[in-house]
Amino acid sequence: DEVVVIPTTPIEGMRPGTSGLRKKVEVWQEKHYVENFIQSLIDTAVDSNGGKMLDTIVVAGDGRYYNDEAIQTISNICAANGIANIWIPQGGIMSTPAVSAVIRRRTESGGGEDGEGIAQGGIVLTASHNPGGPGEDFGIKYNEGLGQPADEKFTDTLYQKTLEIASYKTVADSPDIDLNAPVGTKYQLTPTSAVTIIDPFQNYLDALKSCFDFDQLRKFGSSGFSILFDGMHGAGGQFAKRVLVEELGLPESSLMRCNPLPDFGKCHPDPNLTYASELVKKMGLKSDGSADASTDASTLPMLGAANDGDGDRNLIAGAGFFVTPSDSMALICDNYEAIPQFAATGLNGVARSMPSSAALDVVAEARNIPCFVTPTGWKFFGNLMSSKESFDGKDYTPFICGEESFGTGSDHVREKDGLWAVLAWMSILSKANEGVSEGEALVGVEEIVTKHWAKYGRHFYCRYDYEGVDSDAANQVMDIIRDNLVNGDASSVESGDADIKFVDAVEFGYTDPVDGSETSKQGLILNFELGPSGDPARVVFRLSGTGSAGATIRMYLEQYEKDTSKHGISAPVALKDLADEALRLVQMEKTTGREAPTVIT
Ligand code: VG1
Ligand code: CO
Repeated sequence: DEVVVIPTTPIEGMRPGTSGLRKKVEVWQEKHYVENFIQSLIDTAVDSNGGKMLDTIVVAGDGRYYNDEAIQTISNICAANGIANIWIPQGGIMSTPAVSAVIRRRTESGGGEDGEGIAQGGIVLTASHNPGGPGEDFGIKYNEGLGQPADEKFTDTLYQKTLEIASYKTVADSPDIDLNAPVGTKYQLTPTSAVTIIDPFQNYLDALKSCFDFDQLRKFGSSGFSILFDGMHGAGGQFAKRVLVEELGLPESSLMRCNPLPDFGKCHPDPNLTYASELVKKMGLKSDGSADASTDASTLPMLGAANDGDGDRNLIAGAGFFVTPSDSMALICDNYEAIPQFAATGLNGVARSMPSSAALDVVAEARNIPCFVTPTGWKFFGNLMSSKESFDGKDYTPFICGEESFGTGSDHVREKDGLWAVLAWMSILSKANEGVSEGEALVGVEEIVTKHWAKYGRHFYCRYDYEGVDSDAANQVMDIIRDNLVNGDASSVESGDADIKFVDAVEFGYTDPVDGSETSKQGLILNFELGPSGDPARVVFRLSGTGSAGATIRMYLEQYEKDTSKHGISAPVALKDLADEALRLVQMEKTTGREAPTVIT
């Protein structure tokens, strides 16, 4: 149990992206890789804690390959640095929102269950929606004291430290931690630092119970409601089992792939139309999100849902009906009275990431709720939710926020929360069916969404991803847009389609209203006008910040349609001409050699 100082040298390339550092497993397995990163992380956390060592920290992962080994290594480094309490969930696995809940709940209650410490942060071992297993991805991210993802200042400092590191501390001959030991088991790693095995579920369950009426959901669960939940073998599965089956009494058959596996059963744990194909099929859908006419909708579950590897993303579908994440957020906002968390105080703020559609804005405006637009990534929402201390004096909580990338959440934690979105939809369905008497057909997802479109108009939305593109080519595409469309003369841009007129292009930058920090180059926005009516349409280009090799170009397409008679078309079909025109303007095929995207969702 002796603390030892091991000399090391800096390793290049440890700059965290949109959400933590993600690399191939084999990179993490290189000598000193985890150690260098964690020592730099702890040093950064100490800096941001006013120079004081942290007292308590949570270490948990999404269960992917290398999870358990990394937990042991990280615990040793935390202990050697003098962090007194290291909390590890039984089994080593927690979803990202559950980690956030542990940090927040224990903060709120002023200490841990055993009266010790306050969790000042969490180290989360996940590469989220990226595949896992040998040859695939592993990742580490840090959550700060309110449960929110580390901000850019933190990750910049961390990166600097990885370039200067000369040694790290660890514990020699530390005891092996049995991750399956009973809750409360302690492992003394040094005379002043111990690992405690904690219950993965309780704090998170409490957080969800503070948002929803579990009694009412249980009742609805036994009166005609049915769900199919796909855990994609990630961390969310066991939480879904605990909540949906054990708490709400739904049958085990409501769950698929809810056992966590180190390689996610070889699936790509990203809950979208392409990668959640099994669930998509079982919900009577085709891969473009339209209904598969060959399935009998009356036999399908009322609600279909999936989570990603770390349980923070969600896919929502009804019987033969796909809900885009942007629409899902707008609908949750418009139906907030159905959710007890908001019913009493109302909803005081909403926010979306810039590439998400304006469906939310339209509802927020109609309902007079302040609406913020932030760069991609959850860290930007955290500040807004905590604004009462440092912003314009207003409290924007209760708060809903989300992203087009299947992320939805509220201020009950400081991360997106896949299961929260599922319970939000279950609550909406429950409320919509309050007056329905026995034997009558239940109001389903499709009816709720199509009524919403009739009222507010539909924002056709979809995203093309070009994965594994050569990095230089990807940067070149972005430069072509900057040179020709942002800085060039808009009136000289020749249109390739008489019905689609290019208007202008801008590069999105953001000044955080809370701390004044500036973030630039957050996406290139191309604005268009369509047809004789001049209806607005928009295409956004961004490079992904979560990949581990090459580059991913994301193209986000959005087109507003007020005319109800046109609402039935599938989004990729409705947006095809806009996509073709945008791809032509940015010279996608010529520059990247790609004829088609990897994913359309
Ligand atoms: C992607 C999504 C973004 C999300 C991020 C982390 O980032 O676009 O909306 O916040 O993943 O989600 P990027 O930079 O690849 O576009 V998760 O569930 O992977 O932590
Ligand atoms: Co995730």
